[in-house]
Amino acid sequence: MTSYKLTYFNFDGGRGEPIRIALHAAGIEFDDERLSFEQFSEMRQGAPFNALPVLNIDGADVTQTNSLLRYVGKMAGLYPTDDLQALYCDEVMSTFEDVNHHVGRTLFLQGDELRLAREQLVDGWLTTFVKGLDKLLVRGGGKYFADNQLTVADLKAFVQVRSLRSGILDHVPTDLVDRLAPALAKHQGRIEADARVVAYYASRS
Ligand SMILES: N[C@@H](CCC(=O)N[C@@H](CS)C(=O)NCC(=O)O)C(=O)O
Repeated sequence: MTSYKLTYFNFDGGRGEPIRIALHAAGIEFDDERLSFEQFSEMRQGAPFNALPVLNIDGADVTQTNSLLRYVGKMAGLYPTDDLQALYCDEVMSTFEDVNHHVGRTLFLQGDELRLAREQLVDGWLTTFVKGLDKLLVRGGGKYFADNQLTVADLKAFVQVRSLRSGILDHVPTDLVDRLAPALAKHQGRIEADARVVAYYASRS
């Protein structure tokens, strides 16, 4: 039997969380290794590309969130078989990686520097991204981003929109998504209520 170990940070979000949900939805048992930031800094140099998530498959480390999501998504029936729908799914996941990139650049700032950078982000890239993602959702029919059903793009969107609306990011208004991207805000609740997502969180409690 293939062995899987997913290494990521010890919180229910970020790049690792949609992979955990998809692995659970696929019925794949995996070692859910959760590191503190301190533990990560000790092992950082040993991690491929000095970053997480890392999925170890039968002893081999594999990286890159969206590639991992496609791989697990195929096993979970959460990745479109139709090429155009797969393209829609990929487009959304790549767009969220752009969001990660821009937000990531502000993560270690403090005080006024943080406030200024976040305000610029909110008025600039975040506004562009959430409005654009809202349009992609509407293009997909309004309920899901691709394939008229749950895909790994929805899981990634759910985790990231939940974070944007949670207040965890200082100086990012919690109603930003609701104001600029109402379809995207509703989408978060829809995916959160999906039986596969509910089952994953039930398995955690
Ligand atoms: N391109 C990579 C980016 C991975 C990445 O930057 N991960 C962040 C956490 S979400 C990280 O490990 N940062 C630690 C660091 O850069 O030191 C992917 O898609 O997985």
